[in-house]
Amino acid sequence: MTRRVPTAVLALVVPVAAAVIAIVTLSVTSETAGPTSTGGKPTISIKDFAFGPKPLNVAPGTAITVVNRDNATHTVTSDRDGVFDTGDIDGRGTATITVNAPGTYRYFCAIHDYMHGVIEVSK
Ligand SMILES: [Cu+2]
Repeated sequence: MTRRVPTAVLALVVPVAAAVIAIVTLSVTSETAGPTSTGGKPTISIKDFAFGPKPLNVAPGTAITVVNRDNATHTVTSDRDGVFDTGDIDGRGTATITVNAPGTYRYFCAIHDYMHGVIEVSK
């Protein structure tokens, strides 16, 4: 009698344990796969006197790296005064900006005012 109980318990416990392991494995896998931009940090790239990508989508408070791939100096300057402004980014240089409040942020290059870009900040 008493020897049959563990067998019955095992028959229940083993499938349950297997299911738990499967679930844990799945959740770890989906974390690794990640939602959108697990691969790299959000980046504004400046190349051939143009910003990209348009728009750049980020979550509030995300640090955005600006990479100047030109030899010319550029800036990333918010259309709205004082929201962000990298100042001069030397050719082949980088800068970082952060925007905290959700919204659409248009920006331009203060040196070449025909260069425009946009950042979409949303949760
Ligand atoms: Cu420029």
